[in-house]
Amino acid sequence: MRAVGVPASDVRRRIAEEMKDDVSWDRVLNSICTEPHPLGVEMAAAAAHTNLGDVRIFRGTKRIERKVVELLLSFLGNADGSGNLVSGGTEANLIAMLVARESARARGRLTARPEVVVSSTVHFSFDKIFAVLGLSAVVVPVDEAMRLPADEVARRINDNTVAVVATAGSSEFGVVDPVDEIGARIRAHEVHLHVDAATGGFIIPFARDLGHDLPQFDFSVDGVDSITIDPHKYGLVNVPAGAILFREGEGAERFSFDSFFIGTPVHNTFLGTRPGSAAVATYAVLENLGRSGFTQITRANYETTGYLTTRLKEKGFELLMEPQLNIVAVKVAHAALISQRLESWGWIVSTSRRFVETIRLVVTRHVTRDVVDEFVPVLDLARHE
Ligand code: 0PR
Repeated sequence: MRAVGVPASDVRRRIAEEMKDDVSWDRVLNSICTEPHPLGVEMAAAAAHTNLGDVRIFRGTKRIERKVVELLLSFLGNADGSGNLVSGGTEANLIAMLVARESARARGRLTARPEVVVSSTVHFSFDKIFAVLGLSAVVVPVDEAMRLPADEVARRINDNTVAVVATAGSSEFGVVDPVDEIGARIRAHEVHLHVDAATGGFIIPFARDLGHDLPQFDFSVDGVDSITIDPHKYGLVNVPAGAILFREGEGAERFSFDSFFIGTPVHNTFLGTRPGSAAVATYAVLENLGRSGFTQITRANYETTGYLTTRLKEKGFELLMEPQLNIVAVKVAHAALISQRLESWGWIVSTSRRFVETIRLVVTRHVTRDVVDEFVPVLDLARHE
């Protein structure tokens, strides 16, 4: 640390200088997060001093967190449930898996080798979580449409199974698992069904309203016990804003830890000190946009996705599949090399080598028709270089 500090203007200048190197949104096609809604950013700054780890001080901020949880629960068809705001999809999934394990224990069903049935495309956050919680993954290969097949899930359930994870919007392909079929097939078993809707939670309900044929994934599906949904992805809220929600009113309390201070409320999240700014920003954005605002944004995202796929096909590109959500997987030979080339030209995309080599393009608020018009010829050039 410096012996003597430097003036604020100097600090500001040097931070701005470094951040100039961050890629501007109109060159970003790999990110499920987007340029955050300005009202969220404004309100987060106003709440920068708040800490939901101490709700005796930040009572009003805590009330806002509760309002957001209630809002999300009723959005997902379960006003009587429970939940908490967390730092993102990874923490939400972690809490869900711990609750699933503890529910099995409470029912006297926890064996020495607890297992969780997941798809081969489940998000990699589960690798971390299983390592931390001592759970074993039972991996079910996805079907030809990249979905988790319900029959196969049912076949893998045994006495060790504590949970099944379905994904409502896989981050690689934007595919929605048939949560309704999975719920129906496993209902007879006492296993926790968790839906990871980190990516699709703020797309699917609006897309369904717009007439897109997508499976239902929320608490209206029988058997769904918990849902991860991330305001900081398609919810347009600034990072870090995630949420874990439970069907049961007491679900969130199964992840419950005392602090060592008398009279302090228990913690139901993994983080202790945690930003009230996330709750405030989420509240601001959800209230300001409402269902109509999100539906309009979703419509625009689908229009741009359609425009992108048309432009790609015109140039002779082949898609891995027709996109269900706003994630486009383009089959390209030497995808990793092309991605590197694009990066050296200023464009950021993701690549996957899972089935065939693909370049993943994420359409979200900052990806406009103009961005598509600029990008497609560049991608075409990159593969012919
Ligand atoms: N579950 C799903 C389905 C996800 O898509 C993600 C993140 C997570 C869980 C984990 O969430 P957190 O990262 O909030 O803990 N999916 C994105 C991905 O892996 C994350 C991301 C976002 C990556 C922005 C890059 C980026 O610029 O693609």
